[in-house]
Amino acid sequence: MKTVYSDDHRLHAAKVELIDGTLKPAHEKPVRADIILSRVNEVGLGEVVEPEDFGIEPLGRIHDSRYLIFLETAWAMWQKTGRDWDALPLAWPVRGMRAIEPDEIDGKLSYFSFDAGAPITSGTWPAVRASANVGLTATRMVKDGERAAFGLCRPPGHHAAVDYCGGYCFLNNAAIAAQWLRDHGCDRVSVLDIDYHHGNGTQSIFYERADVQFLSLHADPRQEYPYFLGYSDEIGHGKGEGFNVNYPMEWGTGFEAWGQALSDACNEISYFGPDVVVVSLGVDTFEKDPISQFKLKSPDFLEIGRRIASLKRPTVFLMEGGYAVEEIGVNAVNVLTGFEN
Ligand code: Q9C
Ligand code: ZN
Repeated sequence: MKTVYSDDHRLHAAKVELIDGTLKPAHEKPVRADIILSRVNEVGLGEVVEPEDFGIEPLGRIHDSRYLIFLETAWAMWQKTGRDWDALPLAWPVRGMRAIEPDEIDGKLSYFSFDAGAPITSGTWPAVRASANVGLTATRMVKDGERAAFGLCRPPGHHAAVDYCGGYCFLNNAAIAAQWLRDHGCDRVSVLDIDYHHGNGTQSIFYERADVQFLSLHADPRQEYPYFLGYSDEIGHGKGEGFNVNYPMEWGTGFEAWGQALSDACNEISYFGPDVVVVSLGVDTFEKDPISQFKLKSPDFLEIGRRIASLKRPTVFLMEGGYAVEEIGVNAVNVLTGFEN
């Protein structure tokens, strides 16, 4: 299959993240994409192509226009206040507080985020635009008849919602891709999210819709980030009831239990009968992932690819998380080669 890749991901390189009560070097870093790309070339997965520019319109189909303006202008506002380091939020409107967009940049950073995990840097806006274009280009390939395509998106997207960033994510690449398919002739789309963390952004975007099915396999929110979404009783609402499926699993889960959840999710997808499956491909389920607690091994990722292929649906793979940098290339590309063989 073809891979879509843009060097512009480098423009977003956060220096630090808040973890274990301290600022540590960011896990979501450019070398992640470099290693995946070199593995794509090493195994001869297929041609690597540059993304096309889809403009702002498909982003506005998912994200709030004020949020997009914020992402575009946040760095300039931050810099104007005399700071040249990563911009981070520091307070959120929780229970009983007012959700009104503040005028000042520090307030806006908080208003348009749900955690301090998505620092804005000088190149964040062009990098996240490129990442969305990577996803859209791979999606268009599949829409135009390819059986599958790989969008090597970076930064990732699945924690980003209609009007907030978080968890290393700014634009929800998978949601933008799914909506683009809906706007270009597909009646039904499934988003299968296999990242270790719950895809809270994607779930929230499609929660009341019956045309985009969302399925997520992830660590139990009782134990794991993002903590406040991802329970199994979240089944969708209104017209969307029955079209959201969560598989929370406890810390320590290995491929036996995880694979059963995947099989169940695949049955749900078959029953739904989508025109296209969009896979939010995180490989932070890997046993050596530095911020995660599942126990998948490298060969398990081949089997994941095989199971997804057995759906026999046109499939778009979009990169999400995975922080065991040394093995990220092998693990991500194993899903893709498993799919092809
Ligand atoms: N103790 C993605 O994988 N920090 N985002 C968690 C763990 C945020 C992960 C702290 C993790 C975000 C796309
Ligand atoms: Zn993740």
